[in-house]
Amino acid sequence: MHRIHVIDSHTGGEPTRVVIAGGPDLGAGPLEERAKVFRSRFDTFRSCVVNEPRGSDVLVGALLCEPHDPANTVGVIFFNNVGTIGMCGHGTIGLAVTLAHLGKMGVGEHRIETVVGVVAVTLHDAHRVTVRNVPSYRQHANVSVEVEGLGRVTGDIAWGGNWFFLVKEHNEDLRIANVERLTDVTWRIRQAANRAFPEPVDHVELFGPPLDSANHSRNFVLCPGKAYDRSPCGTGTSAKLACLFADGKLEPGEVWRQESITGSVFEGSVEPAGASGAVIPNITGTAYLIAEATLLVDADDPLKGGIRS
Ligand code: PYC
Repeated sequence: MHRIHVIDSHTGGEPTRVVIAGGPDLGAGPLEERAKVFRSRFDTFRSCVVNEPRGSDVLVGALLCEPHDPANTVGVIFFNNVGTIGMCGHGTIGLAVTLAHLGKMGVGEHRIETVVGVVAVTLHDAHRVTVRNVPSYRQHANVSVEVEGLGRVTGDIAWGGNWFFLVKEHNEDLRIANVERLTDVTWRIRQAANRAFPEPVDHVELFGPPLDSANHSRNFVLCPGKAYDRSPCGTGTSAKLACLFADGKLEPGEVWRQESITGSVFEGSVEPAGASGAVIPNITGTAYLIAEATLLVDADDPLKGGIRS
């Protein structure tokens, strides 16, 4: 029987499962190299941890790793129901709260290695965390794609640690009761974007007016494995902030309150990152622990590797 020790949390409704012990040996070296080993040799481990019957499509896994640079607190490889993801904002907030619970992170600033670069986290208290994300930027503004059943859809393509197609103008009502339709619509937009552009867009965001007037905007975010983000999506909010900054609609330091489809909120702001027009986003949110468990993997179980989507 193989045992995997995990701690689960949720950040604005979006769950993160941090693998504390029982993960694969990925060798040493930069995290991108170890992520390649993880993808090529340990995909069954990924599926076992996050897919049914132990998990669900919405769960994001976070494999805790030794940092390559000892100046950093930890390294992390994020993964979901279909593969690895470069960065994960809600997952980084969940990871910080988990490390605080374990006594491995104190209040203050820490650096975390991810597959797409080093991010900084500031742990404010047991729940509240600010992530200083990787440089984020808009790659294409106001580009149109022809979407089956919808016609022409116009949006921006931006990087926030993952690739996003961001749509402001649409006819959708961003309410939780409509997630089936929103999932279908954004999946079709994603397919069209992937046919039209070289960037591997794997997340799609729809924006609309907030339900709570204290916030600036509401979003629906489709994730790579067709699950929707219950939080406002840390990397998605970073991509949004980069677009707002590029449009001159957000000043450095100004706070943007992004509401999710479930009503949870991330606060974001940017610092300019040089002449390229990129920004460094700061994303603040809260996470709560929800489980501490040992996953059991029986060698005789025909579904020991989980049910792959
Ligand atoms: O918060 O960046 C995020 C994220 C990506 C996928 C799910 N959540």
